[in-house]
This record gives sequence, structure tokens and C-alpha cells, in this order.
Amino acid sequence: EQWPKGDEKVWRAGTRGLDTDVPSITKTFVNHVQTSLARQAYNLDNLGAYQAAALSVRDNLLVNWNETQMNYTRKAPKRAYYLSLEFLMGRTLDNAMLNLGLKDKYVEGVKKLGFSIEDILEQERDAALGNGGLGRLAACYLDSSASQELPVWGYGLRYKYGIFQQLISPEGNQLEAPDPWLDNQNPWELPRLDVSYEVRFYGSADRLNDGSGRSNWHGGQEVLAVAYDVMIPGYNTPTTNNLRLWESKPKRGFDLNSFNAGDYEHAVESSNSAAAITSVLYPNDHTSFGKELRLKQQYFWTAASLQDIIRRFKNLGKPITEFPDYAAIQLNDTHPTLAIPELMRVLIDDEDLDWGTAWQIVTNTFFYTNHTVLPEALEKWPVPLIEHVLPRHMQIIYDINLFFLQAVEKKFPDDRDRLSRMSLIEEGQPKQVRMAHLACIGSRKVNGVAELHSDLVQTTILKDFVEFEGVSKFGNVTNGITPRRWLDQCNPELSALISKTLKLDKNVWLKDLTKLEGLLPFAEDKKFRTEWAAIKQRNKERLAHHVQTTLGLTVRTDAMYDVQIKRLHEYKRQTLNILGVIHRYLTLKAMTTAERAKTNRRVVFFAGKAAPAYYIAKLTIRLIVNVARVINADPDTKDFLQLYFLPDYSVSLAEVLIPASDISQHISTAGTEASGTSNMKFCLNGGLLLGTVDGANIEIAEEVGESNVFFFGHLTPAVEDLRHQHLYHPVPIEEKCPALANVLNEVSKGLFGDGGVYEPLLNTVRHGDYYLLTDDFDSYIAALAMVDEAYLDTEEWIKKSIRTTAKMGKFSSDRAILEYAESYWNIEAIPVAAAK
Ligand code: TH1
Repeated sequence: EQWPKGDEKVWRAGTRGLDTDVPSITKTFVNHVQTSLARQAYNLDNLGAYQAAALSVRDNLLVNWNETQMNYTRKAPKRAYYLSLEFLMGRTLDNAMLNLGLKDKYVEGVKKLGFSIEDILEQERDAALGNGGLGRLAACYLDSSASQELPVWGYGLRYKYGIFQQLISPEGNQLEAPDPWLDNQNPWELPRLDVSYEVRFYGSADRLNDGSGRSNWHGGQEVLAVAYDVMIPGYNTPTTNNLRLWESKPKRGFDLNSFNAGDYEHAVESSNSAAAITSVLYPNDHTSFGKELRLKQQYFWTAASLQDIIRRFKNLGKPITEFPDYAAIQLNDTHPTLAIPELMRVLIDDEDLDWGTAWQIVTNTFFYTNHTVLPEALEKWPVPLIEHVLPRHMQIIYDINLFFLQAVEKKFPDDRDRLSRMSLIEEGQPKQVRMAHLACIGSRKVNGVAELHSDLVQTTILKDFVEFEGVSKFGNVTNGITPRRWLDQCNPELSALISKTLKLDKNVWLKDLTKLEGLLPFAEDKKFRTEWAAIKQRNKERLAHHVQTTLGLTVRTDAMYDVQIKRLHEYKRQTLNILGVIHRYLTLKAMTTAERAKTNRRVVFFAGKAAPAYYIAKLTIRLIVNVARVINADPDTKDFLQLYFLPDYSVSLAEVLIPASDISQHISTAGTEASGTSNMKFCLNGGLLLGTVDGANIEIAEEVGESNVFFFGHLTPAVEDLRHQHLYHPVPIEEKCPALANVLNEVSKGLFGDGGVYEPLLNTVRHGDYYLLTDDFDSYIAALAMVDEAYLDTEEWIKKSIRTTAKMGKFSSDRAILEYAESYWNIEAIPVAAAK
């Protein structure tokens, strides 16, 4: 093969390998300061030092990224694509240094230049392009795909504003401020201004009526999708994958027709509306609102991603019918479901395939992961809205539905109820498209995210589909977390102790997390236990220091740390937790000084954001903040019980909170939390779990043993009945649960300020009680007492902590991603030859 351009020797001489020794690192750092940043040693602050360090690390990532992508192109394997509207990446610099194995050298290098790595790392803003668990899962899966050398690309949107910043007003109200995360330049993305696609909206779709089923979709608005690539380094491998994020921009700077007509305002307006598509992440978790702009986001992203995937496939020169042999597309929840009718449109209208051939390709390409069975979270789009924004897709959805219902009718004749239950269209004013049904019938496989949840998917929301298509299409892949970020990075002392104890390089156990089992015998080793406990203590001090410097509050460190951090939602029952805290406060108040002195000191932490329009969730925050104000100031109790609501929860804050926790709470009403993933993070860091028999809690208990988990509350099969009783045979709360009734009364009477404010929240418990607080409160309080008792036996508690960490191997996202790769996508590792 001929060298593509110029003199090969000159090229080779100029090609840089990796800069891995300290002098090269400091050299590239200084180079970037002088050239990329146009600054000097004497005016370089921590932010500048962060940027220089990031650019230097990025140089290394780029070399690996190019190698990896070239290798994929050369070997042309089947690839997988992970379509997610959310990627909750957090910070990148520390993770990149660790994955490259260069952290120690950078620590030394920046020190030589007069900086501390801690100060530098603090400068980075989180990339917070997600709401919670679903977005963070996508980020963990990218880390694991690269670490396992799998040819996987992520596709998402480059929101100008990530999840809002949460501020707490003096009254305790959540306020939202925009998150301008791109303001300081983002060294981790590469704008690919040469990679762009056109995406159409509105207009009209005319059926050709030539028997081909094709339509001509024309007119409307055309916008451009421009690619920004984010490098995803694998751990201890040169493999560096890609996350491609799309930015919208106007196809033309202005509309020429309007311009000619002198309507300057209108011309500018249309350019604004193109940019609006990727301006902001929707901050609603678990609610579907039917907003036009959100629909445009979903189509913009799926259409651009599919064009990109199809173009890459076409470069292979294979017939289009082989598409599913080269591309597997994973749908992260129903948000990318429009990819299904969009691929049909491309195959039929552009590629001229017949319906049957096109549907065959589609249903062999897509895979759908469901993440929730909560009815309010199941996406539905009004038919008139889709007709307006995507007229051709509405035709295709109707056609899919027609063929589908014909097949159902054939298998289950004369079952009208079944047809209307299964239809893609829900009757009503207006009619709505059920996206979960479309995702299900358009996919090769459907999975839930933990055993219990996958069972619920198959027996509730998709029951009819299991009966129609057979159970083998449905499966489970229990979620996982990356142990690189969620142990090695966030808890470096524990990571070092584990390596020392297992006598294994961390490169080994961080890639085979089941190796942690080797810690089990050391639970009996007194010296090891002392070291284990000392690290937990230092992590508490690190958290207390963080709270002191960011909020100016003094948190005691000689107490049990009890943590609940997650999105605020009624089903997650932060309300149960805060009512439990109040119960504890009232109990302490009623004790004598001597009795109090025998109790367990407890510091309770909450953090989490509420959707801006979620009134009850915001009221829960307000209650927590005001309870904290009262009890932290009460001289009778403040030595025994402290409470903090930490504002603006983020991935970075989680990295400080999780390693410091003794006990964490995962207390959703049974059957509502599909999996949960922070439960895994706490346990991996030796924090014990207080929870309901729900989601992945169940599988954690299976692994670590029920004696190391504190379970309480009713089980999933009881929930339906209990709700029925609440509605048809209500028992007054004073009778059913006097302890809880008393707590509610104290709040009403104004113990924590204006009681009337909280009535709407308290009434959700008093009346209806959809999330079963009145049913679970007593067993919750009993479980908290068991936690206290267990904690007083320090040595036994440390043993539980060690045993918990030791048995968390299953929950590595490496295990999860390999299940997807092997059982779903049918892709294999494509290692990069080691760079010289
Ligand atoms: C979450 C689930 O609630 C959680 O249990 C699970 O661990 C996580 O996904 C990862 O699988 C979900 N997040 C969202 C967000 C939106 C819609 C539905 C869900 S389910 C916007």
C-alpha cells in the first residue's frame, strides 16, 4: 500500500507516541500553558493549571483514540451503539489519568510546577448531561465498554445547559439556576465541524401510491446536526472509544426568502429555533410531559445518529440487508424509540426496500432496555403532535400498528380487549402513541435492569407482548457500576488497602471484581479491621471538611453517617426518612440525659434534586431543611442527632459522600425502584444497606448475605392489595400507625415552623398514601433500631462492612456490559495492538 501523502519518513519522525515520563508530562504541560492557553508561569492560576493538565492528558487520549478508531475501521467488526438522551459523566481529568495509569506521574509533575493535584481537580465542572441513575448508568457502560475493548460508541445530545444547579433559599425552597458548564471551554470534546447531517421537521408527507408504500416527505424546517466527539478511555488498555454528541444549528444562518422579503426578525427567529433543540436537558425524571421541543430533541438525535451509523456501514460496501450483522443499536429506555420508524423510513423511502425486508432489518438491529414500570414515566406522544412535527413517521407508525394488530388478531382471534391493550395507539382525546409498545415490537430483545424489575416488566406492562412473542425475547441484565470511578477514584485509600491485602495489582482486581472475595478471610483479622475502619473515619473527615469549606457548617465525625442521596421522588420515600428522623428527635427529647448518653450518635445526610414542577418533592426538601434548622440547634439533642441537606447533588458530591457512609437508605415502595445503582456504590465502599425488598437491593442481599443487609417493609406482591385497602377500607392513621400520626401532628402544629405549609405533603400520607408510608413506618423504625444496635458492636459492624465489599463483584458494570455484548449484541473485543 502506498503512503497516502508526502514522505513517509517525515511523517513517522513527526508522529508522537505517549508522553508517560514525568519530564515529558511537565514539558507538554508548559507547552500548553504557553501556546494553547497563551499564558505564563507568573499568571497561571489553578483554573489555568487544570486546563493545561487536561490538554496534556488529552494529547495522550487522542493518540489512543486514533489508534482505536483506525483499528476498528481496519478490522470492520460488528459494532454496538448506545443511544441515550442522558450521559451523566461527572468530571473527566482524574478518571482519565487513572485509566491511563498516569495519575502518580501527573501528581509529581504538577507538584514540580508548584501546583497540587487536588486543587487542580477541583477546578473541573461536572459534565451533568443527565438526571440520575439512567444517565449515570450510560456513563458507567461507556467506561466498561472501553475497558473491555468492545467496539461500542455512545450517541447523545450536547446540551448547552446540563441539569440545573440547585440552590436552597433561606426558607428551604429549591431554586433552579442554569448550568453553563461549557463557559470555561471543554477540553474533553473535539468539535467535528466536518461531520454534520441534515434533519427535517414538519412539512408534509405524500404517499406515492405506486404500491411501494413509499412517501415523499418534503418542506418544513431543516436543521443541521454537528458532531462533537468525547474520548472514552478504557482502564489499563489503549482502547479509547467515542461518545458522539450532536449540537443543532440552523442549516442556513438565515432564511433567504424571509431575508429577501425584508423580514429580518423572522429570519433570525428561525435560526434561534434550530439552536434551541440542543439548548437544555429536560430535568424531569420519571415523568413524560409531551412537550414539542422534547420530541424534536428525540428525533433530531436519533435521525443524526442513524445517518452516521448507516454511512459508516455503507463504507464497508456490504448490501443493506447485512446491516444487522454490523450494527446493534441499544435503546436506553424509550427516549430513542423514534429510531425505529426512522430506520423504516430510510430503508423504504431512500433505500427502496419493501416493507417486509425493512421490518426484518429493523427488528434485528434494535434492543430495548426498560428502566421503569411507573405509569407516569411511560412515554406517550399525542398523535396530533407527531403528525405535525413528523408526518412521515406517523404514517409509518400507523402502518407498523396495522401489520402488528393483524398478526395479533390471527394468533388471538376475536379478542378486542387484547387488541386495544396492545395497540401502539391509545384511544382518547387526543390519541397517543405508546412508545414502550413500539420499542418492544421493533426490537430483537427487551430487558429490564434487575431480576425483580425484569419479572415485573414481563408480568405487568408487557405481559400481552410476552404472550404474543414468546418469553425468549425478554430478559434481564442487572445493572452495574464501574469500580474504577466508584472505588479506585473516589476511595483511593481503600483501593490501596485492597491491593495490599489481596497482594494483587489493582489492574487485576479492578477488571475482575470478583477477586474482592479474597478479602473475606481478613474480616477475622483484627489489624486489617482497624485499617479498614480508619479509612472509613478519614473519609468521614474528608466529607466533614468538604461541608465545612463549601457550606461553612461543622459536622461531627464521631458518629454514624446515614445517607440518602438520589432524585427526590415520592416513590423513593425521602418523606419516610425525614419522618423517621423526626421520630428519632422526639424520642431523644423524651429521654433523660443519662438515657441519651447511651444512644448511638447519628448524622443524617440528604441530597438530591426535585423536578422543577414537582410540588410535593420540593415540599419534602423544604421540610428536611427546616427540620435540620431546628434539631441542629437544639442543645438537648444536637450531640446525638444532626441533619444536613447538601444542596446541588452531583456525581462529584457523590464521590465524597459515598466513601464516608456507614449506612445508606434505599427505601422505595416495593416494586417501584427498577434497580437503583447507588446502593451498589455504597456497598462497594463498605457502607451497609438499609432498604426495602426492591430492585437490586434483593440481588445485593443475595450476594452479601441477608445478615449484612437491613431489610424492612412490605413485599411487592402485597402492594396492590394494600393500595386497594387504602381506597376502599381506609383505617384512620391514628389507629393504624400512632407513632407516625404523632410525627405528622408535630409537624402540623409547627414544631419546624409554619405547620400549614406542609399540609399538602402530610396529606399525601394521611389520605390515599399511595406509597404505603403508613404500612411500612413501624417496620422502618424497627429496622433503624436494629441498625443502631448493630453499630454499637463496632467489631461486628466492621466485619459486616468488609464482607459486604468482598461480595460486590457481581455489580461491576464490566459484568453487565459483557452480558449485553454476548447475549444481545453479538459483538467481540477488538484489542488495539500495544503501542511501541
Ligand atoms: C432509573 C430507575 O429509576 C433506576 O431504578 C435505575 O437504577 C436507573 O434508571 C438505571 O437503570 C430511571 N431513570 C429514568 C429517567 C427518566 C425516565 C425513566 C427513568 S427510570 C427520564
